[in-house]
Amino acid sequence: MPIEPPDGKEPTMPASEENEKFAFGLWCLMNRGGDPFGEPVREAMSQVAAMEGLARRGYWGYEFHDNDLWPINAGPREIGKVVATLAKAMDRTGLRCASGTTNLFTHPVFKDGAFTSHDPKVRALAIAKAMRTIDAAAELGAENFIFWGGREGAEVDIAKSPVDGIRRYRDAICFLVQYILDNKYSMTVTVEPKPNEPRGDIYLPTVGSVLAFIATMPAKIGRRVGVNPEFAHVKMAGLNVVHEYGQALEAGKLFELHLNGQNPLRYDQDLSFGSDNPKEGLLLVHMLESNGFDGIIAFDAHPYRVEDNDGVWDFVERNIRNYRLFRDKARQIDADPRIAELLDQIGAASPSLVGRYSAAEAARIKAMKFDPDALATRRLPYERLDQVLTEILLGVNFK
Ligand code: GLT
Ligand code: MN
Repeated sequence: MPIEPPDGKEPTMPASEENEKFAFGLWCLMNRGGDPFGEPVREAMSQVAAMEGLARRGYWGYEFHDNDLWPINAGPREIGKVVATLAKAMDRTGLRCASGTTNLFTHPVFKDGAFTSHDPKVRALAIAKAMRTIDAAAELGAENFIFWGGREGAEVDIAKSPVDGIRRYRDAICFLVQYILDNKYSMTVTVEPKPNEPRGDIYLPTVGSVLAFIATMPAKIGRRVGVNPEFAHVKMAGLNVVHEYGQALEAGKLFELHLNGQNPLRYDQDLSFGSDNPKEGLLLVHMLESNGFDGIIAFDAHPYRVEDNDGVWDFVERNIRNYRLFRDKARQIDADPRIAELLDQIGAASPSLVGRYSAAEAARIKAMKFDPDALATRRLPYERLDQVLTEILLGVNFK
């Protein structure tokens, strides 16, 4: 549905659609704006208030950390009580549990890593903590379970070899996936890459690292494991968001994703999705939508520190609005005859001339006659293509 109706009336917001699965981390709304230099600026928001507000604004689901909901030393009874409260709020609001995750980074016990700590007791504690959170997530019907290893890394590489660190990391994930399989839980598992912060360097910094990590797991376990890239983490690594998410999707491993905003060469900003570079956001959404991505689209951002508790809802709304706006623009791009013609001209969808490998096919290709000089003269009007896209994004149409 185009934003500008053909009758020239006021632009309207694109509507929600069936099957869209927008989620928000509860920790994002409960974030009180504290940072390493300043105290919190907002009142605490309860989990249930956060869930109700999300449901009212068209969100499908929420994500949680164990310690957003219960303290680190909570026993099964306390955890059970919280889970029951959440389940009630889910019934009432229709909000679903998109994913759960276990906090293995805040408590000092994890100061030198959790799954990758040198201390076997800390490693065992981390696995026990994760199993308890997995049980709670299963009870809440979570579709996915995230592992973000914020403390799994190093500043001093002589202290711990990455070979040991990554092996321990894999042993832990494999143990926990096996636990999920044994308990017949249906959730998938994703590992979330990040290059640094809070550690000087974090293991598994990029999508490619996580894909390679999964490939070293036994096949039965690896099948359950995917990657959830986060926009800000990709930008912190100075990489291309469309390529990073695209590689995960092409590998069939994009089980869910985290969206937000981030300016490169900055601390981890966790800005709203679409608040930084709209063209990048648009191209990412275009890539996801045109490849049929139908998984969880979770936002993992923080409201600006200057905002009060009302501003948190402006923040919640703008993330979903920006995704829908980009989705709408992506469709305008695909429906635009100028774009279609230019893509045709550059041969974007030309079929391959090379068939499946056989000795005969290899000989046939080798015998083909090529004229590299002539092939090199093909006109590639990328300037015009990019400009048409830019003008669609800006909502103008110069003849
Ligand atoms: C933490 C981090 C996020 C991760 C969360 C999932 S933890 O808030 O900044 O990027 O997605 O564990
Ligand atoms: Mn995240």
